[in-house]
Amino acid sequence: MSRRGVTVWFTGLSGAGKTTLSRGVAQQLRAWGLPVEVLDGDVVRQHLTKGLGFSKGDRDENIRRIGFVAGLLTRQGVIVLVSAISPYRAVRQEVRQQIGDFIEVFVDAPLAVCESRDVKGLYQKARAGLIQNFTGIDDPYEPPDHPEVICKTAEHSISENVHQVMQYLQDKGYL
Ligand code: GGZ
Repeated sequence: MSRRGVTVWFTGLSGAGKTTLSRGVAQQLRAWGLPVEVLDGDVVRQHLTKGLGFSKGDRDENIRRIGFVAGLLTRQGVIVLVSAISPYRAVRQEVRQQIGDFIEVFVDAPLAVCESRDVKGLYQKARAGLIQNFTGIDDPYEPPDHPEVICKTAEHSISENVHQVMQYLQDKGYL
């Protein structure tokens, strides 16, 4: 029997740790010889969704395109790791329905923590009004109501969070 694919969808604020966490999970899965693909919002926006901005319409379009590709890969038995802010509940729900095998991971860190990390200096620019529609500053983030996994990146180490996701995948029979 061929293996069942799944999309693991990391949602959360910029700087919450989505990319770091998804990379950590990817590394672990690859070490186990499993087929993995990573779709990172920041990277995908340079290719698949190039030209899209940060209005609600453009963000939703970004998520739908990522979701479409994630669905194709999932059907081929791949473990797809998506990390995108994906701030709107409704479109996350839409891709969840479309993909079926879907695990939502809420990468949960307080705004103040994300802002203090400010890896790319974007929060500072947003506060200064140099970037508009920045999630958490002057644009909404709708947290998931029922995420399968919640990773509190300000309270736990990266390896603890990676382990939590791996454990969930294992418990659900995806590994
Ligand atoms: C949020 C923005 C914005 C605005 C640029 N709001 O942390 P990063 O820098 O590396 O990743 C963020 C990325 C957001 O892309 P996503 O595809 O994840 O967003 S969404 O799911 O909402 O479509 C951030 C950077 O782009 N960035 N401007 N205004 N993040």
